[in-house]
Amino acid sequence: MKKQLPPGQFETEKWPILHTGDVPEFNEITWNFRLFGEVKEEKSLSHKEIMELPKTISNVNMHCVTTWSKFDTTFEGIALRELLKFVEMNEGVKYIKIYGYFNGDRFGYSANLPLEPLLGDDSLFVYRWKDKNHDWQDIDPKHGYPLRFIPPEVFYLWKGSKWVSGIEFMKVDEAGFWEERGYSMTANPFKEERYR
Ligand SMILES: Nc1nc2c(c(=O)[nH]1)N[C@H]1C(S)=C(S)[C@@H](COP(=O)(O)O)O[C@H]1N2
Ligand SMILES: [Mo]
Repeated sequence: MKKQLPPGQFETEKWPILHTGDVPEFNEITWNFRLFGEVKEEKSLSHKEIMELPKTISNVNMHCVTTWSKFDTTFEGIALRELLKFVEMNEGVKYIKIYGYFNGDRFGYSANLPLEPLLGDDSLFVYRWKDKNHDWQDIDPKHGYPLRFIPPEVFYLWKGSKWVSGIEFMKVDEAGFWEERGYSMTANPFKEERYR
């Protein structure tokens, strides 16, 4: 995969851990993934249902707004487009918000994204990874186990919600957790869109 360092970034071989709040404990019984918002009918998927979906393996570069970039991590996960098959979106849906856990609230973290650039193999809800220094292994709880989103590299990594809980479908772009706190709505590392 192409290796281009966005402006103001440096390369790291380690995978740093960055989030606010505590790390939730995974409970397979209560865990679910909700598809809601501008859809004809909401849908909720169990962990088992998610894990039975077709899997995609992709190499993705990660760019964190705190200036580290990690190239060429191989992820195994469920492509976002697989999840779209479970809902009929209302006309005019152009944005989504991907929710995750924050301090006891399953929907306390979120990040907004345009839907159109997320239909490829590099928009994954991941549970396993490897790289040149690490063999295949589960995503660590600190990185978002049992399921976390990894966005395409044209978005800073804060758009990659950990401990995901669902997707909200939207006609209008709405700010998520960091976007409400002054970070960019569009967040393209190659255009250095850090703040707004
Ligand atoms: N639920 C949740 N997801 C989150 C965050 C968070 O605080 N809570 N932090 C984000 C930020 S700011 C970054 S840079 C990445 C870091 O992912 P990593 O710790 O796996 O490197 O997770 C993102 N996903
Ligand atoms: Mo971040």
